[in-house]
Amino acid sequence: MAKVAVVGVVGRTNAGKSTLVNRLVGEKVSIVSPVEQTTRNTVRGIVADPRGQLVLLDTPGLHKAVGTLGTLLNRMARRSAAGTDITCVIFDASQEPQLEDVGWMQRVAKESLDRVVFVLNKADKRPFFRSMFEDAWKEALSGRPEAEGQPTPSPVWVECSALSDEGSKAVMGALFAMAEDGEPLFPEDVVTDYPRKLAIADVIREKFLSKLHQEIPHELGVCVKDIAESKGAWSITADVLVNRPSQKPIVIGRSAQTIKSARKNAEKELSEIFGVKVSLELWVKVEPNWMKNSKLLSQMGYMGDLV
Ligand SMILES: Nc1nc2c(ncn2[C@@H]2O[C@H](COP(=O)(O)OP(=O)(O)OP(=O)(O)O)[C@@H](O)[C@H]2O)c(=O)[nH]1
Ligand SMILES: [Mg+2]
Repeated sequence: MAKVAVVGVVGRTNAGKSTLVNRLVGEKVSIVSPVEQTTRNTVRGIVADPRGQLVLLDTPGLHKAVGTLGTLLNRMARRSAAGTDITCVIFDASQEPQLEDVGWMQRVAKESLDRVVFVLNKADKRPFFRSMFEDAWKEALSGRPEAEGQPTPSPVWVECSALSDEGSKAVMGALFAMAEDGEPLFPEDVVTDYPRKLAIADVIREKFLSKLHQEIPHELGVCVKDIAESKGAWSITADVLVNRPSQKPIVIGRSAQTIKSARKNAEKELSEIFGVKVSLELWVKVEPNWMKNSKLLSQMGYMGDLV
C-alpha cells in the first residue's frame, strides 16, 4: 500500500511556503511574490510520487492582522493547520526568528503536535540563522505547560532552498517518512483542486504585484466575474479592485502600460496553465474598504469552506 498524508504548510508571510509547494508539486499551483500576504486562500497542491501521495495545504502566512482581510487570513492559516496529518512549518532562516516564527514554535510545543517538520528555508542565502532557530525552539519548549505523561514534541529539522530541487527532495523525504499507509485521496493526474475562478484571480493579481512592487501592496484585489468558453478559447472578465481613487492611475500606469503588461502576462500564463487561448478583460474599480466588505470578500472566495 502507498503512503498518504495531508500536510499543513504553515509559517509566517514571505517564508517561501508557496515556492516550496510549487516545487514539490512540480507545477505552479500557488502564486509567489516578494510582497507579504501573497497567498490569500488555502491552496491544495497534490504531489504524486512512487512512494504515494501528499496533499499539501498552502496557507496564508501568519502576520499581525490589520482589518477584516488580515483577520480572515490569520484565521484561515490557523484553521488549516488543524486537522492535518503532518504540520510543516516553514521558516525564513536567512533572517533572525521573528515574532510569528516563535508563535508557531510555541504552538507546536504547547499542543504537542507529534508529526512536525521544521523547514529552515532560504539555505542558499547568507547569513543563515540555524542556531538561533534552535535556541528559539528550546525556549518555546521551556515555556511549555507541564503535562503528565505527554511526550515532548520533537520536530524533524530540514534545511532547504525551495528554489532548488535538492533542498525540496529532503523535505519530501521527511514528509514521506512520517506519512502512513493509505489509499490516495485524489486521482493521480490531479495537481490541485483549487477552484478555477480563484486560481485565475491569483494569476492576475501576481502579474500586478510584480509590476507594482510595494506601491499598493495589500490594497489590490481581483474578482473574476465571468469565464465565457467557446471552441478552445476563454474570454475572462475580471474586476481589479483598489481602495482609493488615487490608486487607480497607478494600477493603470502611464499610457495604460501597467495594466496592459499585466493583462498580457496573465493571458500568456493562463493559456499555458489551462491549454486554451485566453483573452482577458480587466476593469479597474475603486471600491473603498473592499477589504472590509464581507459580501465582496465572500464573492472573491475568502469566506468559504476552507479545508
Ligand atoms: N533566496 C531564496 N528565496 C526564496 C526561497 N524560497 C522563497 N523565496 C522567495 O521568497 C519570496 C516569498 O516567497 P513565497 O513563496 O511567496 O512566500 P509565502 O511564504 O508563500 O508568502 P505568503 O503567501 O505571503 O504567506 C519570493 O520572492 C520567493 O522567490 C529560497 O529558498 N531562497
Ligand atoms: Mg504564499
